[in-house]
Amino acid sequence: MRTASAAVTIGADLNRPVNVNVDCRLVPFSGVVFPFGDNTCTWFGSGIPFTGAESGIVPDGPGVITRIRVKGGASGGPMQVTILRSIRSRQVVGTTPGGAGVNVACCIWQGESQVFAAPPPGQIGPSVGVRLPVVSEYIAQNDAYNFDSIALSILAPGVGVPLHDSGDYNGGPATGTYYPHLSRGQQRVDSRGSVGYQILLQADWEPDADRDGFGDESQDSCPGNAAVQFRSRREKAHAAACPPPPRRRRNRLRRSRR
Ligand SMILES: [Ca+2]
Repeated sequence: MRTASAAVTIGADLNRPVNVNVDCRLVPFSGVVFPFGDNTCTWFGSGIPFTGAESGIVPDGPGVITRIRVKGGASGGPMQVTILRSIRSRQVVGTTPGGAGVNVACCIWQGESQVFAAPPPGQIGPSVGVRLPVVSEYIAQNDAYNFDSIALSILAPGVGVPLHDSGDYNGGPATGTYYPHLSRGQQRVDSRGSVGYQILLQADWEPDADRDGFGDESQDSCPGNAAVQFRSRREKAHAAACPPPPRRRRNRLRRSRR
């Protein structure tokens, strides 16, 4: 969903109901629930959920996830958003690169939000402010694309997974799940796949043209200069303008000292 700005909302339509009652210890598959999970878990979307409109894959280019929202599952508890890094070959090209599921390797832990409490059952929670740098771009030296996606980690047993069962276990949305959750620094290929389910997680993405890890529209006080962030509006008001990137001058100084 594009707005007048370059910001984009990705992920699920949170108006979909939570209509399957599982925590991380229970594994839903084709409408049946199995007790093969773990105390924690990480859920992400794969494939092309609802014709791609509810994909959790970030837009092309460097960006930042600035806000996240979830729906409340059957019972509350701690959760956080995890950023997953995937790699794909050039044979899958487009704005939904993971869609075809061909030549895609997933997942590397790439970042995580602060821990927050799940909203009340069935309610759409408030936006949680985060600052999670992401990319979707071609890496020439690997002749491959790196692309990131959002996932929801549920951090305790008994916490309801905000999951929608579409009832379509052949052509519906697809998910992957790590049991236990994907934790800091991990690279794993042991996710369980399931068709028909959608994790009810949504995020706001902004471009980050200067790659400083601050979203250029709502977080970056100096979007043209990766080296400068004003600490307050007052400080910014007193500055004439964002100074130009200082790289060239600094390099000259460094050279002169040698
Ligand atoms: Ca920026």
